[in-house]
Amino acid sequence: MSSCLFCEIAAGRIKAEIIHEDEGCLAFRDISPKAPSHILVIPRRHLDGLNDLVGPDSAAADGLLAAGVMAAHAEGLAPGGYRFVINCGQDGGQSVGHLHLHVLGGRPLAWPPG
Ligand code: DGP
Repeated sequence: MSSCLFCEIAAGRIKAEIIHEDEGCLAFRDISPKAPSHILVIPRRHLDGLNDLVGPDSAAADGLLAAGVMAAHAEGLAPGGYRFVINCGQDGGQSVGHLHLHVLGGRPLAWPPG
């Protein structure tokens, strides 16, 4: 899947500011931040998106959430709070076809989202 942007970041061929990494996931700063802290968490192994989290691949969700929490701690967001977002498909606003969790924080976040 060499044409996938986030696979390229996971492989280190495209640079990103890494916040946290573990065996299964990588967390790095979003290139176009929507909040003072905006981190993306990806599974190293390619999955297109939320719709792939079925059957044996559903286990990837655990690692993704855990890595997101670790990234939030590393960023100092835990005391004030933060938000996880996963956009799915065209209507969900997904623009990169590799599963990713947004970790947003550093200011009060409005609800509902647009
Ligand atoms: P989404 O719209 O949910 O698919 O989010 C994709 C995010 O990816 C978006 O917030 C911008 C970010 N992004 C796109 N290209 C790059 C890149 O080359 N590097 C980094 N760090 N983030 C990127």
